[in-house]
Amino acid sequence: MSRRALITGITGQDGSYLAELLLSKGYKVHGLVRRVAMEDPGNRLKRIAQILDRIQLHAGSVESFPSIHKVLRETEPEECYHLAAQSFVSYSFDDEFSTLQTNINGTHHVLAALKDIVPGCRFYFAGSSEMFGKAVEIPQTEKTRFHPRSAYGISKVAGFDLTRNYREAYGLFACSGILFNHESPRRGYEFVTRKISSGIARILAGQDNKLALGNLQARRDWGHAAEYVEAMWRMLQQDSADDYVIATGETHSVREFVEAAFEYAGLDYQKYVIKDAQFYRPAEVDLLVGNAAKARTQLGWHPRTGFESLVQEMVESDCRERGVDVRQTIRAGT
Ligand code: GDR
Repeated sequence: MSRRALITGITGQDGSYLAELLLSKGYKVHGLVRRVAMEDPGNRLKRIAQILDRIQLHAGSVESFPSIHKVLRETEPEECYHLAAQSFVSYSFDDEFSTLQTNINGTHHVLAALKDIVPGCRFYFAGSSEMFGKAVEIPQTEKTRFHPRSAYGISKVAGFDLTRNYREAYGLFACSGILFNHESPRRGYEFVTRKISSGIARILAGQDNKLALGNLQARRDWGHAAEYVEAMWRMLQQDSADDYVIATGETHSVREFVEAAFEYAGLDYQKYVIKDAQFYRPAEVDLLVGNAAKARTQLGWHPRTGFESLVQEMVESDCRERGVDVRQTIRAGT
């Protein structure tokens, strides 16, 4: 009989890739989805449109303990991937309260319900490099002390500690992945990489002539989301539960991403990119770069997509969506 997995946040970038991966491995995949999303499939379910006939969606929210309880009773999963969260760091400065409430309670609800209903279910928590924040060492490993710089980062530290404590106190097989930034053509438009790639597509399509950004000095460790979900799955296949850093080990500034993306599209970024104070954060995370040695040796996981390829895939995909053939534009020297 096929194994059963439940994914919270299945409609997001990571959830959609993970659902595809689990289907390819023969899992029965269940997803927890807000009722409003199910009523607006054209917009809210577009990342999983191609697999909708092969997965089972359940209306509910991680903010509601009874709804989690009900879905766990109905599905009795053997693996639970908890990806649902308010995940945009900037927004967490605008509304700290809702970010903390959704992210911390959401994780707590899922863990508490698992313990009651399916204590043998393996649990994955989507931790984040934002937990390192004002990082105290370079590169960051599983042992690096956390110093979060936003309500989002704080909520992820709390989720990480809840996960560890359910492992230690109640014996749950509960793991945290400390994932560094991971991008793809499915990334939300508000995140900087997708904002850049979609901005370039709009410029090439003649629909825009400026791209407003914030801090270009910040440095991130950017990998490909499709590869990062594979690490999540591997964590739950181990003999014992543990926490792992998932990263490429390379760091690039936002400016380098901008330069690489515009250059690939045959454009001079200086003509288009403007700085806009509204995109700066009250407290910035200046430099993140992870050391994924533990994942490499224990999970056999390693990143495959390099920085340039990631940039190019995103620019190409956004251009294609707008009917622009970026390779032709380069040849024509636009
Ligand atoms: P991040 O991703 O905060 O690292 O968190 P994001 O892409 O939003 O920001 C990366 C860096 O770019 C700078 N920046 C801008 N960011 C946005 N969004 N828009 C801009 O216009 C802009 N200009 C400059 C930011 O200041 C920042 O330094 C992501 C999320 O996916 C989290 O959920 C996840 O946990 C971490 O990655 C790992």
